[in-house]
Amino acid sequence: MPRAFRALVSRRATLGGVLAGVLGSGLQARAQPHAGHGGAAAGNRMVGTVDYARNGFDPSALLSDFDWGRVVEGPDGPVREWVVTGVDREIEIAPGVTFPAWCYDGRVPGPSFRCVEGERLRFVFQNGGSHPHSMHFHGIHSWRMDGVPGAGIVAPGEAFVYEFEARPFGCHLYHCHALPLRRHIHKGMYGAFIIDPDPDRHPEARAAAAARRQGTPEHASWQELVLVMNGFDTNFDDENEVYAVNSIPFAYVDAPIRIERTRPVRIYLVNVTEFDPVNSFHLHGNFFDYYDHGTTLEPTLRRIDTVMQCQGQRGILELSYAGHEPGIYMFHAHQSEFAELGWMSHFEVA
Ligand SMILES: [Cu+2]
Repeated sequence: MPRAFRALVSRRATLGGVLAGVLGSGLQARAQPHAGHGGAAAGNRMVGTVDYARNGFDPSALLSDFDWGRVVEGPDGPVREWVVTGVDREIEIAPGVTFPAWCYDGRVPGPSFRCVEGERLRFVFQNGGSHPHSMHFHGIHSWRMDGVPGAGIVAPGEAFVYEFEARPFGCHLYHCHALPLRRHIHKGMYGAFIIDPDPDRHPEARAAAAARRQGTPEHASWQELVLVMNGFDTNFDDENEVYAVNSIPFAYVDAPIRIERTRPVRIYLVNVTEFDPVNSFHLHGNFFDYYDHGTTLEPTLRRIDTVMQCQGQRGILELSYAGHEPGIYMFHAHQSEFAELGWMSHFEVA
């Protein structure tokens, strides 16, 4: 076990304590422009910075880099296609703390695949990793395309093609379903899978469907964000030492997510947190409408400020800061422990 992991203390310690243990390597505390939740300033925050360039992904860029793949012509008509590679990759998940991840296309979470209801989809998955992996999509498809043992588990060096129709519209996810499942998920093999509704299929709610469909005039004003709630077991004791949205603890405290007050906000929220039965999202100074699984055009919960998700659950949040005073608004897990261990974020409303 690498020395950095051995130095980690129990998850029950405060993050300051954890990082004092992990990072007793002479890193200097830097200025804390935004005090952490509870106002404990440096005691609740990390020192040092994660090298996003070395990781190959930046949490601020992950928020909205939807991957539409490419459309190719097939004998039965157009197919939206992606080529995805499974790889082993060491990523830095907190300053000075590396994690031996297994991931899709070198990032955790994997690409945020996006498509439109009714399209024919094709995912060519090539396994460049050291273990068997798969892509298991949440959605409606044949058992043969399920990415489970006996149907699409891919040995190292081999490939498999998953094909299915994009349905139902909603905010979904994909993850590796090789065994042991728990290990393959917490190692980092997961991502968001978003199916936009096709407005033509929803004449009774056409405006709502068009507002969800990227590329329409009705959609243009929306600010959209993908937030994948996850955690990392850095010392392999089957508990998470750090929590985050999009992998890097406090990433959006260090670089708050800029929100324009004049534009509505839509969040695709996915929970893949391993080891803990639930995770949650809590918004400060505001309320939101929630669409569980994103599979309806009417909210399933209205005017709430906290929502809970079990592992694999996901949903769409819609909110607006119109009329709010500009400034910093927090959002975070309302399990205080998760927030203090990294699942804490800020909107910078302007
Ligand atoms: Cu796997």
